[in-house]
Amino acid sequence: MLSKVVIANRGEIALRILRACRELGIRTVAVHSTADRDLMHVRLADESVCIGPPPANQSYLSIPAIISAAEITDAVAIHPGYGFLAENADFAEQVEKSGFIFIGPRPDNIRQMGDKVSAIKTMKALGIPCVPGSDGFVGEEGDEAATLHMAREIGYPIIVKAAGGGGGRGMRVVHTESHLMNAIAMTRTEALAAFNNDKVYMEKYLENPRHIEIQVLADGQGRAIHLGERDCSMQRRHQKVIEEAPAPGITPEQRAAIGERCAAACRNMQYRGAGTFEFLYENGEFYFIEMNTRVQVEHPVTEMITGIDIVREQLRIAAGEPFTLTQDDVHIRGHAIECRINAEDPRSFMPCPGTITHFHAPGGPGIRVDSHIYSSYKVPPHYDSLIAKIIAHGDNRDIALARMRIALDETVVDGIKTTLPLHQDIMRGTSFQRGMVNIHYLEKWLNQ
Ligand code: MV4
Repeated sequence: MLSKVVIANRGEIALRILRACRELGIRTVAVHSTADRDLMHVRLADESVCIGPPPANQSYLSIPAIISAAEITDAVAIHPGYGFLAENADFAEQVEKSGFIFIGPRPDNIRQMGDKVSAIKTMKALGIPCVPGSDGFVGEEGDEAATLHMAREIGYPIIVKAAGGGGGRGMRVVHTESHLMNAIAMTRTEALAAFNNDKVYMEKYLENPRHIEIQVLADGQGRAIHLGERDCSMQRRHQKVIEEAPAPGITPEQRAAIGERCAAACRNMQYRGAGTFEFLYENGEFYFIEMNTRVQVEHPVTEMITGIDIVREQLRIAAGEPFTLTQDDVHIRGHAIECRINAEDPRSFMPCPGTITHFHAPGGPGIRVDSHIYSSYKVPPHYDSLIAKIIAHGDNRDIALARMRIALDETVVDGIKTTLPLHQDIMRGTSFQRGMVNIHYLEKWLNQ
């Protein structure tokens, strides 16, 4: 097993990784900015290294600072968590060139999935169903006639997306031909400024899809399994708010079919570690849009229904331990829902950093809380506002929902505003209770 791991992240996921390391007897190094000296996992880690001032680009995004921390502490591996450097292929490459293990996929797989056009091409060739689209870049000098022809073949509405984007940044919907070329030009300009990459592509715009994703685990040597799906349709401005597993209405046959295709794609790519295939789901069909090459915020709902510890498996795979899990070991049991509690105003969603004067976490059967906060903890203004994930599991969706309502009512976070009241409202909404939501549901519900 790995002897010592640097946790290159902060907040709840840093604590989650620390706990998994502890279980496996791995020593831990916390790296933190000067704003994060009082983080829970910094206190609990075997060692900690201050890597810079509060701004993330001078600390959690500083590749030399993080690799130096690994060097001075004699660590053997680096876990990037999610966000920050987790999907930065250059970081993964430099970690490996410096002689450390990157706890994640090989750099070439990260790079391949980071470019959305190459990700789609790869997946299409491997038998993953994709959205009808341009299958390549559009908007180059002189391809106007070809682009317009292609768009007609695909059919309007069309969505123009930046190849270097993802997660909802750099997209534009076009309803009529007369707007297409202008939309492509504007998306290219924005993409160049935002991602330093002006390549864009087209897809058929799906009007009312759900966002369903498949969790995979692979050992980098051609073995791979899937852990079923999550429904992440409850989102606002591309920020997920509530996730659940399994996705309401997906049959075991559908799960096995799409899951096996994802696992097979991982075997083919020699994919290593945890990953997620993101799909849009409409009228009973899955359409691949992106792959995430990291552990995700919402991984606990999958852990609750499968009993498989995803972070533990990441660590075991990185250590080169034999991958003994097979698809037959994966059984879906019951239903799990996660509410993301943010330090934000529940109406305006403006961040509300400050001191938590009192915190009481919920408990009881089927309740899990992934959080780094404690009474007297001061939420700094510099980072993501996620302060807790409350996860409820039960034998079926109704029980999970009932447990979630009880858990939310038990939770106390005093001193700052949080999105807890929003979750209490959503959990009592009839459409959500019926599992009848798509990616537009929450924003419509908030605007009513
Ligand atoms: C789409 C789409 C409709 N049709 N692609 C937004 C995030 C990025 N990962 C892809 N996104 C979308 N791509 C086609 N062809 C609608 C969205 C979309 C969305 C997707 C998932 C979750 C929330 C969303 C909110 C708005 C738009």
